[in-house]
Amino acid sequence: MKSPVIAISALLSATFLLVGCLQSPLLHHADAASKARAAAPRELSQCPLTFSQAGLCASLDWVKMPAEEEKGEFTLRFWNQNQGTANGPYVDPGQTVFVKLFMPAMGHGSSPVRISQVKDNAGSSIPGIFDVSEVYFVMPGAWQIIVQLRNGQQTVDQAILNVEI
Ligand SMILES: [Cu+2]
Repeated sequence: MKSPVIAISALLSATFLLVGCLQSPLLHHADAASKARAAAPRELSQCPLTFSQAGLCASLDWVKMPAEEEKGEFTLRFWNQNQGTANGPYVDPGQTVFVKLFMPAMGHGSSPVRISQVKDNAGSSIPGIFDVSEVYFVMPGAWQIIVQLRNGQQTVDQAILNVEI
């Protein structure tokens, strides 16, 4: 027979973990956003996000930092590692672009983002430039923005940007 004490203790620690995650004393999103802004200066690297399998680089520029109750938005631009620069020419990555927000220390993600290819004034898609909106981090701390190139369900390549929220 199972000891009820063990069962209760397991339940208590599970509850404790949940509360610990939800009620972080650091959970002030306005503050988090200003910290993130300070921690994420313009990336000067030649290849801020490196997709080694695909031979691509990408840059990530915030359009709007996420703040309390306000979702953020950023722009992804892809170029050929050997032929382009951060200023272009931008190229279609040739796979489906997928973005995942992940908090590695706690092993959880956040709500899904929305990704759309940026269009010109005539309504045609501009190759290699994507708008990523509805970017929301459920709590402050160390997060990863994981940019994946997918072929169906399969992740062909990925690059990770660490952000402190
Ligand atoms: Cu967490």
